[in-house]
Amino acid sequence: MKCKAAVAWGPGQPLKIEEVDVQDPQAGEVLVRMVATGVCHTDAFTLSGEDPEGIFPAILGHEGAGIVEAIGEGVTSLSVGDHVIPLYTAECKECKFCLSGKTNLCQAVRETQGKGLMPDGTSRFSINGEPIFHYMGCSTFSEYSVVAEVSLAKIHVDAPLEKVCLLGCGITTGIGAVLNTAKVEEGATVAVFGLGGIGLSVIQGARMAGAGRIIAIDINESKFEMAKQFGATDCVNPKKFDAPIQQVIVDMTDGGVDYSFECIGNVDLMRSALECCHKGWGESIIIGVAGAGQEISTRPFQLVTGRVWKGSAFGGVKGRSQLPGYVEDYMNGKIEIDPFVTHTMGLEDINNAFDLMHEGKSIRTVILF
Ligand code: NAD
Ligand code: DAO
Ligand code: ZN
Ligand code: ZN
Repeated sequence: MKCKAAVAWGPGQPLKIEEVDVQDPQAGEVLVRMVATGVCHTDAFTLSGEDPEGIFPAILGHEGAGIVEAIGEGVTSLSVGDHVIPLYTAECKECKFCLSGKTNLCQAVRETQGKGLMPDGTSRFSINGEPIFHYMGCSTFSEYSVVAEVSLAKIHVDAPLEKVCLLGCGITTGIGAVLNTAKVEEGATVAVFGLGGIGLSVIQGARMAGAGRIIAIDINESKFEMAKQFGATDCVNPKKFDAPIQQVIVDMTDGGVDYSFECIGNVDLMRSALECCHKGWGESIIIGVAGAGQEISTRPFQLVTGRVWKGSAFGGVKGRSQLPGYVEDYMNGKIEIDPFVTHTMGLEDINNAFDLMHEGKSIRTVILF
């Protein structure tokens, strides 16, 4: 079949709306009609050329929701008409990682996904016979996408897809990092670096966990109002202080925070986030994705004296078993999504969504197909 998709032809180039050929789903694959997709900072990161796994030409997008249009041979867990969220972190329930009970990083399709290909090593997208690569196993910037069965969460049929698409990445990542990775407890003091979709979701998760104090940090003060709405008790702009931000936070909190979260992808702030943690027990969670080749550093004594450095991917959430519960938590009012949707537009305007993100004017733009 043919459909419209936003194609990333090369790093730093605007996306171009093209008519692409989409091949039928093969064994273990599913054709999804996309209804909505968010635009995440990670899409911009890959488009910038900074992503070591970035491959071009590709169809980006990984924060989508849609409806099953067709299934390939052997697909048993999904049927035509099911409502689904594509997962950039698959869940096969069979690999060593899935069976470990210790991680959500299923490896079933990891190798080919990282190469922009389906599990059989080929692409389902092409233009004039030339293959176009998949992205993160999702490629949601397309009217239709072919996704591995193990990379699809079946969700409640009544969930509004134009909202719950954001559970495909940003909101789940932030809430999950608090509840699964850090396991923030009631009364804890939390610092959140970066107030985009991820950081605001961390704040939402911290409030759900009953954190006592939530310190929101950003250089763009227009983000502070929403941070407060989600539960931030203090908002700090590092540019307003001469002292390093970690010192400012330590001074504000009688020795440091119990938990900090880096939601920017800046290695200097990853250090600040670790060093603003309380001696003896403070834990810092890295969520932000840093540019190719960048490295983090701190004095080892920071760790010797009890601070802990961790990372979190997709909030530690197992997509097929746990994401449907997140969707239901939205439907029953436990998770907020609506305020994150600051803009909506059609696929033809998708480059505006990237501009709004770079200008710091949007939290999430949702593309409606
Ligand atoms: P975003 O661009 O919407 O938000 C980033 C925020 O950081 C902005 O509000 C910006 O003003 C702020 N910021 C930038 N520089 C700053 C500085 N020097 N000091 C303080 N604040 C600063 O991005 P997002 O969509 O929220 O994504 C955030 C990060 O999380 C990205 O690196 C993204 O790739 C990553 N991410 C990781 C995962 C994961 O599973 N680990 C999932 C999704 C996104
Ligand atoms: O299993 O080796 C692996 C990696 C799985 C992908 C995890 C990606 C998490 C961070 C990328 C940002 C997501 C939008
Ligand atoms: Zn994302
Ligand atoms: Zn697995």
